[in-house]
Amino acid sequence: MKSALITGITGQDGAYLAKLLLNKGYHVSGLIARRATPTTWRLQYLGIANEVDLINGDLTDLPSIVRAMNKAKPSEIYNLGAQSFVASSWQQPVLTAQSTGIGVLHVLEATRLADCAIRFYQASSSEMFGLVRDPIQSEATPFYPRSPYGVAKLFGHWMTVNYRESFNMFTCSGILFNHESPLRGIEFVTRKVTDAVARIKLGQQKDLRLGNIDAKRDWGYAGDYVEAMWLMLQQEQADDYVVATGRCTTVRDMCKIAFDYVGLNYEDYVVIDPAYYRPAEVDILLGNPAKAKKVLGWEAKTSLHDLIEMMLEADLARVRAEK
Ligand code: NDP
Ligand code: GDR
Repeated sequence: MKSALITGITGQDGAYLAKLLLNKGYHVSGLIARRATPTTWRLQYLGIANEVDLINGDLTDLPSIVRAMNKAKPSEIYNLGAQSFVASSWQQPVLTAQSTGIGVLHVLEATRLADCAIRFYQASSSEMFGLVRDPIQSEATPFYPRSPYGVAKLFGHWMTVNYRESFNMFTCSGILFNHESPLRGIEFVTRKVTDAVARIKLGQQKDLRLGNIDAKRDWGYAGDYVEAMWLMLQQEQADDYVVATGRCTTVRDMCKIAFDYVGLNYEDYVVIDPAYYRPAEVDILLGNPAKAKKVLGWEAKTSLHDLIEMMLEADLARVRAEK
């Protein structure tokens, strides 16, 4: 039986990936950081909380990762754990560097010490393109990160490449563009919008305060994207791949889609609040997923409209259940 260890299993992607691997017959372990309040709600939402082995540990604590590795004995490791909210990375740059950057090195080093044959996936990010050098970003586009988060991800990305080149390890980096779902954290803009639209529609909220609504993102569905992660580790050769839809939309148009769905006009509710502006913004991200399509046979299946509808239906149901 194949066995996988997922860091960040309590996050959006960790939960969907765990479900995918369980469906494929893997034994799934996950690194879980100690928190004062429970963090397993996503695993519960997907009905898999009792099907995964949760091992205590923290990405900033190398010994705990070594112990988790010894316990899980994985054939594949997916490093998805990170301080992943870009806006917070200016408020907590050192913590972000330690978990999102050095944390990658800890997992790589623990993998090398355990068994160089373990296949390793790193959750790299389109945020590494930042102030974009090409209008459509591919694996060949130079990086220019614009936040402490992006800088930390770039460190993890190059470490992943370096371990492949130095130790001939099977390490892959997926440069994923934004991907969302009903399990997205509430602070990210898509979920902030769908949660607010549900609350406004059901009379529980009056307006929606946003920052730069002219920013453009290439949004896909997380359920599609975890398949690309798994495919990368099934290839003959380790490599890096851009994973994206190849379409981009402004935050403004994404709001319009969400408000339209419940029969409301976004202009009546959206209030621009400079508190949500970022010290340095990434204005546009648009990925070219041609290599992932050619080599992995992977393609995004879910349109932005379908994604927003899925998220809105989930948020409408949640808000109704709160009443
Ligand atoms: P989430 O923020 O939903 O999940 C992050 C996970 O990391 C959580 O399980 C969190 O645990 C865990 N974590 C945070 N800090 C630590 C730590 N110090 N030690 C151990 N675990 C820790 O992120 P996503 O699922 O959306 O993203 C997964 C990965 O992919 C992240 O690395 C992210 O940066 C990257 N990425 C995401 C994209 C996206 O659009 N979603 C796009 C490109 C890259 P807890 O629940 O306890 O906080
Ligand atoms: P991002 O996602 O920073 O791209 O990182 P987020 O949804 O936070 O922001 C997207 C864009 O929307 C603009 N925006 C707002 N964002 C938030 N969160 N809240 C607001 O009120 C708001 N108003 C406008 C932002 O300025 C930005 O331009 C996500 C994360 O998942 C990262 O971990 C991942 O690496 C990248 O996607 C790819």
